[in-house]
Amino acid sequence: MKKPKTMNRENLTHNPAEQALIAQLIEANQEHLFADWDEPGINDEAKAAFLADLARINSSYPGGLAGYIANARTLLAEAKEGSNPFEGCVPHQPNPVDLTQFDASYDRYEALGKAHFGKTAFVLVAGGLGERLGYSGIKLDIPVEVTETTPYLAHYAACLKAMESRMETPRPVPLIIMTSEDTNAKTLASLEAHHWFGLQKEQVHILKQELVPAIADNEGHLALEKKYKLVLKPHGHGDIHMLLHTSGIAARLHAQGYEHLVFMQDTNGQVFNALPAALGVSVEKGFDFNSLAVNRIPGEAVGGLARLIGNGKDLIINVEYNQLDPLLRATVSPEGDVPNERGFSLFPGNINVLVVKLASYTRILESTQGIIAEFVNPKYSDATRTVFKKPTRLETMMQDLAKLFGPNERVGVSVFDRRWCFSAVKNNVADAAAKYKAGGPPESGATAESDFYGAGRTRLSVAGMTVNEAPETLILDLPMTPGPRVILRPSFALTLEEVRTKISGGTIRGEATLVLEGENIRLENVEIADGAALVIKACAGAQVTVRNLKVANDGFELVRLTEAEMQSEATPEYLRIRGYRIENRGAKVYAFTTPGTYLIDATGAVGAWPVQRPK
Ligand code: UGB
Repeated sequence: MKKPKTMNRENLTHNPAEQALIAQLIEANQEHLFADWDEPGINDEAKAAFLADLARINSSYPGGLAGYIANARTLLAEAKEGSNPFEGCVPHQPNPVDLTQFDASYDRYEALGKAHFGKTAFVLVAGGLGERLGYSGIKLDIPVEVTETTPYLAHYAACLKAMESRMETPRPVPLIIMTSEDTNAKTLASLEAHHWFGLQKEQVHILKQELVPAIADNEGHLALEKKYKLVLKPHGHGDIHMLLHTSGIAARLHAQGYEHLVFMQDTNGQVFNALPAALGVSVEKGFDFNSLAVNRIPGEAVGGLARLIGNGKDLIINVEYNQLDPLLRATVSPEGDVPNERGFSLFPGNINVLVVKLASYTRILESTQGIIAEFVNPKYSDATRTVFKKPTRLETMMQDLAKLFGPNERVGVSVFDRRWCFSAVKNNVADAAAKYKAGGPPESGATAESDFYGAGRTRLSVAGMTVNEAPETLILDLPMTPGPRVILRPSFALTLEEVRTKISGGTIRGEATLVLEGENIRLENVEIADGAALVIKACAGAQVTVRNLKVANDGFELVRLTEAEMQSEATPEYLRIRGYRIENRGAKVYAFTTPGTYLIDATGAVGAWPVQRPK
């Protein structure tokens, strides 16, 4: 880079702290940032904003801007050499705990996890812009389902409230939400507008991640968009660890007796299905770090969890799929990532839901300041790897925390059925359809909703209800199973054992709908016909038994959006990312707003309990 002309430093600012920072940056070879500045009195506002940006980033990054630049130079030098981060390592199967079957061990883990709810806190990383989805709002506001239109954040809050109601001594479950410049204001506005979704304001902690400066070249020069304006980019979800450290929240939770932190992504309606059992696994096996995972087809574009041994290390970490296959070919077998007898890779797919023991986490945060394995991924425009196509930046991923958990810690992997534990909203309709066509998970609004209902059906089946699925159909070239649409609210059931005790017998068919909300509802031999809908909402203290009811009505109908509706601004965006809406044509709704004991009998009439029982 050509040496630029720098102004007399004293002329740049009269603020001593800013002068000190400028001196540090010039020391770090960033003179170009202050070159060709206008005389005092010209563009002063832009200069002040530029210096404020620098100061903010300097204080938010451990080690300051000088540290960031030094880290960038080291990583860029390694990238230029093309060094293989896994050189000397051999991948092994991570010996996962298999929770794909709902057997006695699943029940044991769930019960253990449930008993541990009072010692668990949650971290939601929600700073992502969702560029691939192309949604104008925040992802937490997107409805997980459009039968009743429940936003993801409302669903998560309901899960936390349900956890609280199941504790022997109820206490609020802490929820930490990481936002970013892109999502912070909208997240706060959503919480305010919905009265914190029933949570106490004090139990929710917002941590905003900062953008980091982009880097123009291998020397680590910070990139300028124009004079007085840095190019800023997201640093990745790994920022959460730094923020939990610098805010003191991780240490505080540990001191308050919380034992585990659960990390989760912004859109995954099924995450709480698997959590009780995953928590139970962490407790029983004493795992310091437990990754939730799914069975993965070899080559599938999902990071694989592998045990890597070599270079004096023995780690269970996420290896990106494009690195895993070459690593296997170079070490274990020339065939690379091959399927086992069930067609799955030996390396389960990471879904980025992590259960981490706070005692070990806080110790690791202390020693690392929460800076977790940064990486850089510049795209070069020349063979000598000297010129970048566009400025790059250092990034971190929250799952790379595992790189700091060595043989002294217990690191494990818990594998669940995919639809049971994971389905995210990441892609717009066209991209999702292309991914589906290529054999990968589409991760669209429609497929996430379809999977959400599917997991609900699984709960009914496990409880012994007969479930006849409607045939899968394509909506905008994306697969959707239109029913039965089953929504068992967290207040109704958080564990499989709860579903089993509350539902016995019965049948649900085709495009039927079932919504159950409230802790004390019991269904006995209830039959819901294809297309019909039963909705029961029972307030706290209302005990409702439904016996031998046959539900037949016009229910809810899934209506495809027309081309004109897809294009129209008047159609809510959350529908346009799916391609359909769901309309109530005559669902039977029972709402119990007063505590009491009720029976809905075979005729559908509501009576007070005890009533004449049918012979
Ligand atoms: N996020 C932030 O909070 N801040 C950021 O700067 C960036 C993201 P993406 P990604 O589900 O299959 C992850 O972009 O990173 C939040 C795993 O790394 O949706 O491409 C954001 O709001 C990958 O191993 O996903 O891939 C969202 O909640 C695999 O598990 C979360 O971070 C993959 O997810 C994830 O961000 C997957």
